[in-house]
Amino acid sequence: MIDLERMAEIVDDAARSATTIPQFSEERALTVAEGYEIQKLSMHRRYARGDRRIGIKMGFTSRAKQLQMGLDDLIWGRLTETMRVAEGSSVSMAQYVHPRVEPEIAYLIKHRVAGNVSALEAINAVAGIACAMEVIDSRYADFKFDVGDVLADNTSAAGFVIGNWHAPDTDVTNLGLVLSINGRPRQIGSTAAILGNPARALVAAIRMAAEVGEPLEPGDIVLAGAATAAVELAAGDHVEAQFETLGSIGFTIVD
Ligand code: OOG
Ligand code: MG
Repeated sequence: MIDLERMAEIVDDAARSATTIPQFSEERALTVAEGYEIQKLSMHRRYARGDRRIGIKMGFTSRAKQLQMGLDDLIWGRLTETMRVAEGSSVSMAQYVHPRVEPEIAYLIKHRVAGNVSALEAINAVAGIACAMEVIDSRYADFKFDVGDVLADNTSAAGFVIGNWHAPDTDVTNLGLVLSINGRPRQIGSTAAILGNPARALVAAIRMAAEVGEPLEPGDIVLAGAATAAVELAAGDHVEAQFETLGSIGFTIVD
């Protein structure tokens, strides 16, 4: 019998101490349901220490990410208060194992929304839209995992930065973006890479959160998933993402 609570403790300890662990799938592949259950249990360990869920993130919503990681199931994870990185701030490399950054779109939820909604209903439940970056940091050695592993590890969530909120009717279907490190462009793309329209990721987030009895509430944040492949980070890196219409955001990694 596999001990999901014990596995939750293992991923939680790895995230907390910024150390790598072997993939669970090296012994036996987890089912999708087991992966999500371990994620839930591990996040409850964080909440018990005072952290708080403030939204959810979608993963593998772009072809670029699916190709980079070799997985193509739409996945989701939980965002917590301590993952928030203030725009323009510095974060310490010490809290990460092997962080990567990726450009995303963020939605701010205006009122409770759940179930199977249309893109229009989803947008009507939004108070604002912003450019964002996610810092992902798989707890698995070499950043390698199968779908059960990555679900158990809260879909590699480690941090996120959000820009200024824009009106909910801002058209973000096809905005050009550049992700630069130390002034050098490393990824160039468009928000259209996110399922053809980031609103589709929002629709999926609303459905998937409701399915586990955690419907999106006012003030919740939804990250729609990366528009490009993720880029590795190192101490000393200054990261900047520039989005057409939505503006720019940045942060620095220090020792
Ligand atoms: C899994 C998380 C994927 C995205 O935006 O596609 C993700 C990973 O690549 O480690 O956050
Ligand atoms: Mg992401």
